[in-house]
Amino acid sequence: MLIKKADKIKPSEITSESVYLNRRRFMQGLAGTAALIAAGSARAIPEYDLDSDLPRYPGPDWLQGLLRASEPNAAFSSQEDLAPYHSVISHNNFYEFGTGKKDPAKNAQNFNTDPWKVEISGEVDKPGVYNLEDIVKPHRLEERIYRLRCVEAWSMVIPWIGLPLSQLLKQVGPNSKAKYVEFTTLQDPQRMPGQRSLFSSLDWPYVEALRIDEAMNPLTLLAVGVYGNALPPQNGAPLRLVVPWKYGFKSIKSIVRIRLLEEMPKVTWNETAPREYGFYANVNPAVNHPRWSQATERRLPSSLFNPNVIDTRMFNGYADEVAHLYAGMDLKKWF
Ligand SMILES: Nc1nc2c(c(=O)[nH]1)N[C@H]1C(S)=C(S)[C@@H](COP(=O)(O)O)O[C@H]1N2
Ligand SMILES: [Mo]
Repeated sequence: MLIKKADKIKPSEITSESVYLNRRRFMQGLAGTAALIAAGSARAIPEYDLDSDLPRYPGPDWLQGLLRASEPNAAFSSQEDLAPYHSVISHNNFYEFGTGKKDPAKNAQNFNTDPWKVEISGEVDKPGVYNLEDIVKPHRLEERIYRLRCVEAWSMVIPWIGLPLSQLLKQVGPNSKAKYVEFTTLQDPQRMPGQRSLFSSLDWPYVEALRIDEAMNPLTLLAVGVYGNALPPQNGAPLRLVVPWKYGFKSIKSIVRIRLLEEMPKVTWNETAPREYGFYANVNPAVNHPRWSQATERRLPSSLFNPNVIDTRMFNGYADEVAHLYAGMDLKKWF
């Protein structure tokens, strides 16, 4: 269990300096929160020591103040070593910008995501086409450090900034028929070269979905930032989902539509290869991918000489928070 209060960290876990630094960062974060209340304004999230030669992504003006006012949510954060900033922004899966890990960082740099609109429709009281700022501004942003486990058996620990999806859903009011939440990525071949590729294996636009109780779970995050700044385009700017107990492909990027539905929708990877990628896609070391084991993962940074292979945990280590959602389900069948 790595979601825990700072005072529950076992001394044996406080070994490396970065763990210590992370912990101290939380303490500073808490002090910052107090100062914020006292002074009325302060940066609660300390600046990260980002590799100085790499680009930052400040985001649009309206977002910058919200990012600065965001606060670390220690109770929902892992204490593990963070993936280096360069890994987070240069090792990506975003097939709209190419299938190579380095393609999105190269091909998405001129992807303009401001202004941005999100259509919210279906079984909902307040449907509409919203300006991104109108759905983000009413909420307090939080920083949460989550493990991201890709189905390809690598993982990273990433400090996201965002709002719980449940808060946005409450704002628009799902009705009693809403059983699923579907998310759609932008489709714009002019701006997304991967959608122009003749060899592309996916049907566009990229679609993902959650059951409504999964969407309402407090862990489910809509991210607008990472590492203290706005989301880089390669990480799914300006709005992406983060579902930390599921394989990374559920964490859909650059969302333009959210639909509340009565029936389970078709989703991209499941439609593409139903034997390999289930609708649920819960991280599960006991259910292998047909072509490889899911029992272990390469935790980035990883190299030939230091592969850093660790055991994969049920629900990516979030079982206490989410196992109840699947009580009575055969997870070998509903993979
Ligand atoms: N629209 C879209 N969303 C996507 C993907 C994609 O190709 N297109 N790749 C997914 C996969 S497989 C993973 S592992 C994560 C990677 O997120 P990151 O690049 O921010 O680490 O994004 C997910 N979201
Ligand atoms: Mo992935």
